[in-house]
Amino acid sequence: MKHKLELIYFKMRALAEAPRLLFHYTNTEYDDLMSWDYYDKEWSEVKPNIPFKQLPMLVVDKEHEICQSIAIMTFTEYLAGINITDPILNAKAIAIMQSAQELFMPLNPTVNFATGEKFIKKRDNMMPFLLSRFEDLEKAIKDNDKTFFIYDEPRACDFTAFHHLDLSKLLDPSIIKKFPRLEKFLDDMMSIQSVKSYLESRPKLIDVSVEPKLVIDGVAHPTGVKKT
Ligand SMILES: N[C@@H](CCC(=O)N[C@@H](CS)C(=O)NCC(=O)O)C(=O)O
Repeated sequence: MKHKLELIYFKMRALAEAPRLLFHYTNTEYDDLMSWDYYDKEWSEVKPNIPFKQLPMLVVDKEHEICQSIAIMTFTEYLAGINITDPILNAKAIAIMQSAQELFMPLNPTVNFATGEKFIKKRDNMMPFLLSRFEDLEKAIKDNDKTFFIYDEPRACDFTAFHHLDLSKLLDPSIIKKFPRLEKFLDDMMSIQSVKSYLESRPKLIDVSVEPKLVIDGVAHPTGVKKT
């Protein structure tokens, strides 16, 4: 059964990226909408009525509101028929997805919003955590002996890991270079045609650490939850 899917988010390169990548990879049709375009209201007015008061949210068939990016990822994987049926492998995939997702804070807000001295301080403070978590992820993929974290084809956990590892390059491009197996993982993901074409066409995130902006349809917009 085909569902109508509407992904609601803001102007940021953060938690909607993995769902978008997975939609493209699985050739799943969806509408990508900013919160203000979907609701025609300011986020502050909308927020109290959202199931977990945050976005992204996937609206299915104009009826079901699915919040939490991990839930959106596993739902999409299931919908596309690429869910992992082996219970052990599935548990391992969830562990990868959660461990990658924990990189969200403070990596994503720092890259999308922090500027000047604050950016430098946040970057330096999070470095031990990033290095430790990248080390864990590198060990997990090496131990597995497959192209991606679970199989030789990517699953939801790979797209979540991809997003956060890829975003780290905008925080400090030297971090990922310390982890050659993770760099190869990023290259392998980027060599998938559907992933490559999404990455080439998505809004560019520019002026990180100075005055971050997303370039949408050729216009640079400040990152954030407000319509510009
Ligand atoms: N655990 C949630 C976190 C969602 C989240 O932090 N969303 C942020 C944007 S990335 C948000 O809605 N910020 C606006 C607000 O909290 O009012 C998920 O994985 O989806």
